Amino acid sequence: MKTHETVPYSLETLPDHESVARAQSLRDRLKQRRTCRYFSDAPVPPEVIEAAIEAAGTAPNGANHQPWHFAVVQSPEKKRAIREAAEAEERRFYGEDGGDPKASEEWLGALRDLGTDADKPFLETAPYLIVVFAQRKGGIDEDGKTQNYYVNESVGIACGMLIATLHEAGLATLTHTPSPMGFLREACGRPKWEKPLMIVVVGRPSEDATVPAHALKKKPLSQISSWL
Ligand code: IYR
Repeated sequence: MKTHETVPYSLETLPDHESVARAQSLRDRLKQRRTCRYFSDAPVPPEVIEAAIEAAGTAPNGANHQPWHFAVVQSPEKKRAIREAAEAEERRFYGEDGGDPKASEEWLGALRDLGTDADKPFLETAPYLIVVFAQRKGGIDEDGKTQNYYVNESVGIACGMLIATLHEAGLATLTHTPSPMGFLREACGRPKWEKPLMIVVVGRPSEDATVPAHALKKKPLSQISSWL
């Protein structure tokens, strides 16, 4: 192996029963997470958002370039502008603009059980929108010169850790992906080598929040794993 600087690494050794109990307990808490589309405007401490982003920033990633940026949008004007631009795209997607839908019949069929449409009031109601950017370049410099690696994988894992931390803090989240979403780069003042990946909407569920029954159907372990 090439010489490189190292530091010691160790983890607390847990007895097996404790290991199993911790994994099952976190699984049970994560099982309570739902994608929420009905948010209240109740405020959320910014420290929760900061901690969740710090947690996301520890995600495994290509060459430790940490190719992500999290733009936290809280201003009502910015949220409204993002809602308006996102809804304009969504109206084209669903064909609610009077034209043919951009989405295929099959895609619209797949969404029927979720009950989604072009209306996205949560983009204004929720206290925070975290717009996640994937840095195709410039993970270690700020001028977009350095090549990054495994960008989508890295940022996808970071988003999972972000969402898990927010859930653990008792907050509801929604991953929203208007398509196309290039407008988010300008709305958040980000450079051209960054690609918006998703909006993570964060807040508390409204009192009358519901989730689609379809969302509760999870594939069992036997279907999602094979042991070789
Ligand atoms: N972006 C649209 C459509 C949409 C697509 C998928 I795949 C979903 O799981 C949910 C929605 C919207 O937000 O309505």
